[in-house]
Amino acid sequence: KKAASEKITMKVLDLAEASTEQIDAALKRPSQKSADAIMKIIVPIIDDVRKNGDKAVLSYTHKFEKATSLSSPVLRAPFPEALMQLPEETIKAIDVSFENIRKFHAAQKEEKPLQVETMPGVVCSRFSRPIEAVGLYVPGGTAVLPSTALMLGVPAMVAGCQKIVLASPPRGDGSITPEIVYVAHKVGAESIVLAGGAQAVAAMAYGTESVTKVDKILGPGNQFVTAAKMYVSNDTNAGVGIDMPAGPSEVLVIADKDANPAFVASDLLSQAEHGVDSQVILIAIDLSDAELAAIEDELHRQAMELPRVDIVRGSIAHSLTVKVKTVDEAMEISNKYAPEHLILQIKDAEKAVEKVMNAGSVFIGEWTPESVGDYSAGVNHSLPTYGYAKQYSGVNLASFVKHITSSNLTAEGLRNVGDAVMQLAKVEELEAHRRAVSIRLDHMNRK
Ligand code: HSO
Ligand code: ZN
Repeated sequence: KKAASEKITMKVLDLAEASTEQIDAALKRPSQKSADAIMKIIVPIIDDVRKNGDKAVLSYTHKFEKATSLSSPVLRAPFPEALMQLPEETIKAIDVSFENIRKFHAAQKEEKPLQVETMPGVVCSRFSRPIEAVGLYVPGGTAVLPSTALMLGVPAMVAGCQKIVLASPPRGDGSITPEIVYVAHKVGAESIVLAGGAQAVAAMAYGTESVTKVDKILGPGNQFVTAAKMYVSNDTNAGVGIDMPAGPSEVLVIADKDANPAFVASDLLSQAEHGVDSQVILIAIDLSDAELAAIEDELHRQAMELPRVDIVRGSIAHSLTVKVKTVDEAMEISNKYAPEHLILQIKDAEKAVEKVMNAGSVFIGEWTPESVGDYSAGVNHSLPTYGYAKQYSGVNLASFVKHITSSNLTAEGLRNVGDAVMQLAKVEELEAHRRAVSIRLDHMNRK
């Protein structure tokens, strides 16, 4: 444990001096608990919930959340007004954020089905339909996260999902955070599952007497929640999909001489306060020692004022500054790291965006702190971490729909494409496939 007086600083590497291996090693994500150890814990819980339903869910909630007074794991809509009593400022903040998130996700709706005539008479289309029932996991833990309820619930509502189920661990007295109830009400959720962890995931994946079975489970969570999501999505008996794997939060800030040291430090800290396993990276472009020291001093000064300074100490301990000379060098490192959040505090930040290849969400210029995206700008904050930004998108409208394709051929279309189909069927020695075409062509020719 670090002494409370010790200066909070990030380790510094210089691209000009360090080897690629050194940089790569320093940029490695903090390692996670072994998957085996986690599976050993969650599989019995999942089995228990699948077999014993509500009774099992409740017993875990009594045990893990200490909410021993709770007698039902589900709260159904309409939610009582009394459970969503909030200060006016909070209601206003949720309403403003809700509206911005709604606008941005509504704009992602496809106006009309995509339609292409690939050959004369051969029309291919693609259209989307909402996923019927979705389960949205809102973590409890060290902070209350109604914003996560917004980020999952609003797109589900915009997509037109018929059943929106929210799950969140209750507080020790068995109650649920009023902010979450208010958001559930606004997005038209049908129920709130008062449970967390693997037991909540299992309840939504298989359904219980009172928990609605869902088709897809989304939302961040700790390693147990993530492992449980992976486990149920691999179980064909559950028939449930999941969003991306979620890990600890991260941010990578690219700053140059133009950047305000206080702004840079505040952005690093706003991610660092999430958890001791959060990782924050600063890429400093062509900064003098004095300029870098200004950021470091700010970081320490601001950190010491934070209520969560102890968490910050933990996350800063495995965070890193890399000194580089150019924007291209900075971008190369960033693209390799594939950060969940990328903040560009550099001259012509907007122009640099075209160089971004891997990132969950980008925050452009000095007036765009990451926290605006966490809460209210309109973009989603449920984003790929742990390098998964290389192949996954964050939660968006498409996360709540399926794309269905259709083909529609005229007789002329079948004449045009028939030979190709028959030949490939022959190659694959699938005679019935070939005949499904030839029987029709013969029919046309006989007329
Ligand atoms: N930055 C987090 C989201 C969040 N921040 C919720 C505050 N509340 C995602 O990495
Ligand atoms: Zn955040």
